[in-house]
Amino acid sequence: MAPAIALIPDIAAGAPANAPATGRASVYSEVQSCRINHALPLPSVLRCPFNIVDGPPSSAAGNPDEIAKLFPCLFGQPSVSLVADQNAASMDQKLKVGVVLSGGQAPGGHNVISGLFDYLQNRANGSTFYGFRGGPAGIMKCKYVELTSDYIYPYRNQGGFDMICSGRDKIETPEQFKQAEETAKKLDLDGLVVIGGDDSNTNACLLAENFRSKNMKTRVIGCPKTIDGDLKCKEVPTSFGFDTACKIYSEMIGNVMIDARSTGKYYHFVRLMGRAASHITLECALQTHPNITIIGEEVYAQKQTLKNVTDYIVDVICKRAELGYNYGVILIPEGLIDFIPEVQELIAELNEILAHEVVDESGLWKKKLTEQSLKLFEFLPEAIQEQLMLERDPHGNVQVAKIETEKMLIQMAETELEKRRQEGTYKGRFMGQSHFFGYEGRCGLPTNFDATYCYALGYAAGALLRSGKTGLISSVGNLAAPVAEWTVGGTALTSLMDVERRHGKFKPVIKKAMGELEGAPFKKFASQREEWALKNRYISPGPIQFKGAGSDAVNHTLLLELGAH
Ligand code: FBP
Repeated sequence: MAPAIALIPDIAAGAPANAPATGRASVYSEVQSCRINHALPLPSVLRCPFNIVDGPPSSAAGNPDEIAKLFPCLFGQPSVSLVADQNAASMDQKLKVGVVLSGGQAPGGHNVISGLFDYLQNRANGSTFYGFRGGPAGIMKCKYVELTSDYIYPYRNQGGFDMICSGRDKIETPEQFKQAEETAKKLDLDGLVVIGGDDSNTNACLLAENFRSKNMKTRVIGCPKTIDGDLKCKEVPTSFGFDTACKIYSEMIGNVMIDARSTGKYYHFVRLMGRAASHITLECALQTHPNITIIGEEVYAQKQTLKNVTDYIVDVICKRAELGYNYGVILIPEGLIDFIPEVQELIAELNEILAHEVVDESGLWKKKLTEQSLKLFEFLPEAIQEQLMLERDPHGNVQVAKIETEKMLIQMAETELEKRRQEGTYKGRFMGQSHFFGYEGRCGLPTNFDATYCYALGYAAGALLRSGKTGLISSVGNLAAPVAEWTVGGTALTSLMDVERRHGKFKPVIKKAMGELEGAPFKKFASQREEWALKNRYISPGPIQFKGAGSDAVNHTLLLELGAH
């Protein structure tokens, strides 16, 4: 059957601000076309009249006194829940609402926007909906497009952020806040929904505080997005995109496992995205059962050095060689390098140097490094040295996606294996193949779970805005239950905040939810990893399904954390 054609409005870079969509013909596969019309269930509380019920006053995840000073208008406000009430007063108010996609792509972002749009259509008919183009810069430069039913339609249940595109700019300086204020006033915005990760939701909270302090009517609501899975708390059990990305990576890992077993000659070193926490790596391990999995949080807790990590890998390779297996699959989290205390110390010193010194070829800046960090820096392969010096992102983070840890570990394993061969303790063959599975997982068609979860998050964001709430993150819970029973509310963003040192200064940040070694997902992995190391227990999950077997399966991490596995 011929692929279906859909009309995608052209919002490519370079199009003038607020230009009407030009209508670029884009070819959709049969599966994509079929997904557009996939109907999504809503939690029952969003299908009927509801009241918003306030919880107790909130605090902060850390340093509450500092957070109270930084957010004098919002600190302490309660989180809220939606409670069905057939007698709840209906509010027929029309709204002007803007939405922005911020940070890295995550499958499901388009569904947050369609959920929000449908809420406005169904419950605040006559509202106007603007999409800011290219991330927070679109707010500052007032670059937007009016989102209509026709505009949104082809993006329903589709991956990517290409409906309005995203960006990593931060609204930070007084001038930038002023620009955001001007945009909010110009468009007469009642509300702004920021779809983003920890940094973007921190930004959302700063905007909410700023608008409130100026007595502006514009409210700000966040939505939890990141494939990394590190934006979560009791009320926000997971960030969207994690489920889909992990399933895409697990399919690819399953494929290289079968390749390894078929040829018997390669060790596949697979680095997986996840800037800080190792949630993605852990989830993929639970889905596929690799021979070796490095978990950053464990490396950190055990204060392991690069040499310890290499030795662990090489020990397993040697034992497998004795059993006749000269192949295997090794999962490495993207953030590993940042978890090794000696490297962490080096990165912290480099961050300070990059923030305050001129880093040129004279190498004089190296004198600012401590003796131990200088020794480590000079021991690292040149490519890794260069990658560690790359410019930080606008939020002050090392760009770990550009550090090829998998290649570094292959080199280090080769050297150690050669040493053991000389000593007579290793007689196998070793050939490493490096892979980085990152961008491949960020724009896939969202799984049934992500599609439905995102739609509910967007719908809930609309409900929170219409109820006059600001500085909350849309929260959908009870996710192990059928969708009808999912709970809906908003969590005070300040309650997720702590302070951190960035670009050499203390800044408010949403505390990242790192992997917990006492948590159920890690414990399950730890109880099985020895068996996976020596006996090949590979699982190849295959591609994401939208119907039939496995199509509604939710990832192991979420189910284990909810105690439902
Ligand atoms: P967010 O935290 O913005 O969701 O982005 C996550 C991520 O995909 C990380 O896993 C990765 O390290 C980073 O983005 C890559 O950034 P970029 O898209 O700028 O290359």
